[in-house]
Amino acid sequence: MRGALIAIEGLDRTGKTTQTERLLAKLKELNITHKLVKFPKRDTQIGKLINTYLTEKSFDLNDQAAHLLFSANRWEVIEEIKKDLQDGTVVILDRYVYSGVAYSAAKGLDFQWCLSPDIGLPKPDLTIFLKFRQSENASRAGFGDERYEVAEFQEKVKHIFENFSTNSEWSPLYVDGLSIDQVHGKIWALLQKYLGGLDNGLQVFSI
Ligand code: 2DT
Repeated sequence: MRGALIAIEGLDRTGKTTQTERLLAKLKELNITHKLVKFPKRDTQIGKLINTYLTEKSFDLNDQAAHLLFSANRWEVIEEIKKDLQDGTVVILDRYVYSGVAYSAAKGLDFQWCLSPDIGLPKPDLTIFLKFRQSENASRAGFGDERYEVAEFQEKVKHIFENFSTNSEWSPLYVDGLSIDQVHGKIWALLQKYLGGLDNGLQVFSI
């Protein structure tokens, strides 16, 4: 049996990181072998460049080059992730290919072009997409200083994310008006059937 690959996706300020942390605490409590990989993974060589790009507006990189860096950042750690899955570890991804495509396509890059460098990467068994029912998303005042934390841009990203909603492993979860505990409860319920291990092979992203 291999471990499940679970992605938590969503717009900024939907509580992704809080929920991921809650999830890890619960997995730990139940002694389920797990690992979290947060993308962009900022502590690798490529990740350090990405961090500079995100935090320093003066770091000028064209959109295509930035996109390829985000994808390369996934490729540079994927063998390790695959090995963990084979060993039976449940791997939780905080953002993954879907964020990669949505954030770049929202800048105007072609959707298929954006997906191309990620073709061949393993597809999550389950992707939980945290989102708001209201288009007036997140308290706008809550946005920070990083490159993409602008309400108008987030709206565009949200529309692109919707393109994935027909994927079979995709599970949207509305967070409006729900407490942290309530959202956690819903995520936990979605995860149940994946925690005992899976015997099917991993699918990969394809055209
Ligand atoms: P965090 O706030 O979650 O650290 O993300 N992004 C992320 C992309 O543009 N492409 C990608 O492939 C990924 C994984 C989303 C930092 C920002 O990076 C964006 C927000």
